[in-house]
Amino acid sequence: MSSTTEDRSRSTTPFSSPAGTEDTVNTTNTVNTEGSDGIDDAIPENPFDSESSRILFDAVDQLQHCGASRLVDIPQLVIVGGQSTGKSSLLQSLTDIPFPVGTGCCTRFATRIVSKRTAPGTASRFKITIVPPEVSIEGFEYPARDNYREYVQVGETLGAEEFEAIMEEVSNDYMGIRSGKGPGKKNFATQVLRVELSGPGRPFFSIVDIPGLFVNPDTVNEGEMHGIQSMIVEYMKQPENFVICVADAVTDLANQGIVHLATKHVTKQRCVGVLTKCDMLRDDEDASSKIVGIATGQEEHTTQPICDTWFVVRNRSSREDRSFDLARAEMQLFERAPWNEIRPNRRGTRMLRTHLSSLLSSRIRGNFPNIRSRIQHLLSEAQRARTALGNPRQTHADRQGYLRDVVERYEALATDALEKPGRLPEALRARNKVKAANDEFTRKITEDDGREERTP
Ligand SMILES: Nc1nc2c(ncn2[C@@H]2O[C@H](COP(=O)(O)OP(=O)(O)OP(=O)(O)O)[C@@H](O)[C@H]2O)c(=O)[nH]1
Ligand SMILES: [Mg+2]
Repeated sequence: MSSTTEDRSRSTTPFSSPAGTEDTVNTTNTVNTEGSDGIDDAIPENPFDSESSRILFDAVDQLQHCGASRLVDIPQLVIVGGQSTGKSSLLQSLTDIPFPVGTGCCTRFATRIVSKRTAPGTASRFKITIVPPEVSIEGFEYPARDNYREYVQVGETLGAEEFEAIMEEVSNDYMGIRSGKGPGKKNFATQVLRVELSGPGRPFFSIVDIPGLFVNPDTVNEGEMHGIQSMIVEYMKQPENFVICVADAVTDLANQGIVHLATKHVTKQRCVGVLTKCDMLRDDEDASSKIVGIATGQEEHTTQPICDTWFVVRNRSSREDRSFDLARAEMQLFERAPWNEIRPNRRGTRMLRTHLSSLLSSRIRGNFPNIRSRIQHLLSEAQRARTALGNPRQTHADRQGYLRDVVERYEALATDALEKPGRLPEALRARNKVKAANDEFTRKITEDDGREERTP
């Protein structure tokens, strides 16, 4: 997408129009992610506002919860990026969950956040569980462990300290993380931590954060470095996934490996780029202008751009405490030049969240017919397999009766085979089959001999 004069003229009022500046959505709830026509029709702040969207969201969430994502293509938003580019911080900004971030808190397993709105007056709740891996990953050779299925933690509000303690317990006792290099060390896990938040003030939203792309295996085993890359590629490759590619504004994009992976494995239509750490460019005008150029489509970041839609954000840094006012900080940064050259609806976390909600909602809606027919197909296959098992054998007498039937049928066939082979079903007439095979063999051998004799 290229920046237009109109883009620039609108950029003087960042964050000033809460719901009316996002992408065009048509009546079937599809999002115009290009926005290139320069007209941004109003879409609701919460794209899951309609009852039908909420029903679809819940249905998709339940499918994911019961581990159906390996059998059914369920659309989801996935955050990918290089190590320490600010993915978990972004998730924290998007969901208000106090994610442990920064030094020593590198993400060790995929984490899905599911946020749901409940009826007014209901209590806020959280529920944390661990679900089986969603993608098959080469490179990880971890011993199988199953106790993660038992993990469940529920409560009303999820505070930073409590969440940190939960993460510690999950990592050590359920995911089996043993950080370090060498035999017996396990730096990552393939299972997915599921954090469900519900309450009357929560938006409908679901997103997955995965470990960052490593460039240097100094602190982990080399196989694990490849394993992480394979995990990222698997999540990227799934055509129903929408990929949020996070790159930090401080490092040259051409040197960020994630951009090259995205070029190879994600189509532009399935990718949104997010530039974090914009605050760290401070007064470096050249670097800031370069990032603005990328965000407005005027500057080529690679020979093959990974997406047409870029957002600029800033997250809470390690210097700022939990009282940090993100919306205010982003507004102060992005209303200044050169950032104000970027369309207002591409600046800041709040705009990103609205955009992602629209994408998720339209993708779920768009994919639902396929999901339904796939489930119907799987259901009829399962029912066929169940019918083939026969009637339920719940009591000891039922089971004895079943085995007696098997024995009686075998006995009847054995008697026929010995005394009246002509009565056997076609498939069991072994003598006939052997004779037919012998006749065929003789015919072939004789034919081949005749040919050889005729050859001069
Ligand atoms: N100043 C500033 N610091 C940031 C920003 N985003 C993240 N950080 C800091 O960067 C460090 C790494 O952030 P994380 O969110 O843990 O990065 P990550 O990409 O999740 O890291 P891995 O999971 O290890 O790959 C932390 O110290 C954050 O506070 C930002 O926009 N501005
Ligand atoms: Mg992280």
